[in-house]
Amino acid sequence: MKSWTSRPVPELPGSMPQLRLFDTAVGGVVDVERQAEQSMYVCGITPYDATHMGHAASYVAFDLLNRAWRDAGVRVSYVQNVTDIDDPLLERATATGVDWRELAQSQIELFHSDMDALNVLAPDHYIGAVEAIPDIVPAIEQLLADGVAYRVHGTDGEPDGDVYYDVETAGKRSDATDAWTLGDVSGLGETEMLSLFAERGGDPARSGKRNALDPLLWRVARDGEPNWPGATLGDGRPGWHIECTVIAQKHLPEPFTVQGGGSDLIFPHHEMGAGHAYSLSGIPLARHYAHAGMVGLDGEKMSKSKGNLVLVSKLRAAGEEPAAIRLAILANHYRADWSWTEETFESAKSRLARWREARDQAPAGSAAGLVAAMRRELANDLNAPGAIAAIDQWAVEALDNNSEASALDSAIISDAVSALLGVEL
Ligand code: 5CA
Ligand code: ZN
Repeated sequence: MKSWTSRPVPELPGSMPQLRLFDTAVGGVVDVERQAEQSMYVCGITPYDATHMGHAASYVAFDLLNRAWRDAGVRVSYVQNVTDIDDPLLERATATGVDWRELAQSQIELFHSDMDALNVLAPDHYIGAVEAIPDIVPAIEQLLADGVAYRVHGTDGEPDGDVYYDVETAGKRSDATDAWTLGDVSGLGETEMLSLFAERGGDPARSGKRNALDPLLWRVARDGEPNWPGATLGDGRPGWHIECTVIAQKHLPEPFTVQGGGSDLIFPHHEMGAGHAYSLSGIPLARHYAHAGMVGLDGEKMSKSKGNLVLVSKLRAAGEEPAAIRLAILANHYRADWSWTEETFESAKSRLARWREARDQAPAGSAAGLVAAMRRELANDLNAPGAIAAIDQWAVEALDNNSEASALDSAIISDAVSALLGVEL
């Protein structure tokens, strides 16, 4: 599927120091090993509604990582999916009387225009679940043949043949130190897993499953639901976690460097994806798992299902500047849970105006120190609020500057704010 187009990233003198990142699976900040090419997979949207501030914040978070790597002189290979077939999409299409394909298409287009406006660098491969089905089917066939997946008999009017992943058998498969067992990514206990599984698209009560936590791999065709050829699986459609696993394995190295998404994807999505990948190839899916915090409105998680949304497209339509939206997001550490408020946005707008004013009064020789400070902060687990504080402090000094402004420093600082934070002054 076509992605959006990245805006150019200015080149800066010097480069980013050693990057450290919080790894969910480790539960702490780790050094990201240097490599000539880094790779990341960031989970994409389920396109049944417009991009809200929570989605935007998760893509801006990983855009910081992308920019940090580029600043370190490293090539980045970036893949993102779009879950263009799943229950919530079909439910919304039915509820609103719109064809599910049209709903998905329109929301994907809107998402791309939001990402472009927010200056998020585009992935190299942007892959839909539907277009990945021909790769997903043989992967599920392999899991069945290897005995880590099984078919369930239909009861209560359900057809026979839905395929599930056997978490227990898969977890016992290998005694290699990098093998996967349930809990490796999330570190959660069974009780927490069970409640999150039910909350986040799982079906713990489905009869015929070996373990309540076994996730769906293939859902055979039902009347009135779209389905695709599944070879020996029968016609149907894929489960959610196998979609991301297969797309990542096809387009990225094994293991790739960072698996990213919002923290609501830690379990079951990234946990199960790590399991699927290990079962398929004997190689871990990713070296590191990184997660962005949840954005709320009025103390509640912003979500399409709750309807408490602040939409990027709505703000843009109201004439708000996307750079100010991006700066409002960046004022919060990517791992923090935070709430969007009118004050957050107002303070981002005045900060942006202040920075622009300061840029035109940049003191001679002030750029190098500021760029170094921004890099130090960003290399330390993408600490954008730290980088912003450094710019704020520089701006105070610039606005106090009575000597002649330096065009060179002004240009370097504009480039640095654009290259590292993605905010165009
Ligand atoms: N298609 C799947 C991933 S494969 C999905 O979760 N789609 S989504 O549209 O629901 O979410 C897209 C991304 O936005 C995910 O990384 C998710 O964790 C993140 N996200 C969703 N809601 C919020 C929120 N309130 N705050 C921060 N991030 C959020
Ligand atoms: Zn995903």
